[in-house]
Amino acid sequence: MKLFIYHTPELTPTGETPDCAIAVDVLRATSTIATVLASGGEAVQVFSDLEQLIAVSEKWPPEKRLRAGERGGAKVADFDLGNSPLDCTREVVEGRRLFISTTNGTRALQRIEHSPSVLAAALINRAAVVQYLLDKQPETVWIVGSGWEGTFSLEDTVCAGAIAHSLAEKSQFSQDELAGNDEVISAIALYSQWQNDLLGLFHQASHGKRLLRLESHEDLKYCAQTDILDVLPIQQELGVL
Ligand code: 3SL
Repeated sequence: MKLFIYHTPELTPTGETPDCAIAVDVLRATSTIATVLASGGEAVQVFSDLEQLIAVSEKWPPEKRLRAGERGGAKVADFDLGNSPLDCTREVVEGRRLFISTTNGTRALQRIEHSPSVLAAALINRAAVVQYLLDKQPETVWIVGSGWEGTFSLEDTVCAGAIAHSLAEKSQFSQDELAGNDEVISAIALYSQWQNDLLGLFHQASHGKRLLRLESHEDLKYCAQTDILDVLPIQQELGVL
């Protein structure tokens, strides 16, 4: 198995697809997607465009759908939900399909949607993603951070490092054998340094600071937990996990 980490969707190679591609948006899209599915959501369908989201979800019975939208960290007006995983309780999401559009996370998922196997990972479901890789043994794996509008993000990189670190611990591969690019080694180093204070790292991250300004401290605390949800968000059909 060879693992490649790309810090933003824009940095992924064009004209190539790996055997397995994993989108990461710890703050907060992939944390929200994992939470919805763990709380009994029927599925999550992702969109980059809000108007398209409204048009597609319109065909769904109102009691079976939820519209979630985030722009600049804030909830889109007239949508049911923003992008806080803490709003996705069983009472709210069970049996319903979440139609979601966020600034960066849904873009990362769309960038990799044509790979044979597409996953959404966050720290909260890291173990389930690692177990999938151990079971399936794909030859090439991309982990794609969502970043923020085309730039690097600490929280996605540390999550990519957490996945790589655990994979190296649990598989027959050393870190060196797993690493397809230098980003893997540096992400593991970041995770090794911060694994006992992930919330502290989020407080230093630019998007963490942005969310703190929006009073989302509880979201940061929730998303900084590791391996709390045994759920594997995996693409079932184009754009639907
Ligand atoms: O950019 C995204 O996709 C979002 O996850 C950003 S936010 O955490 O909802 O502000």
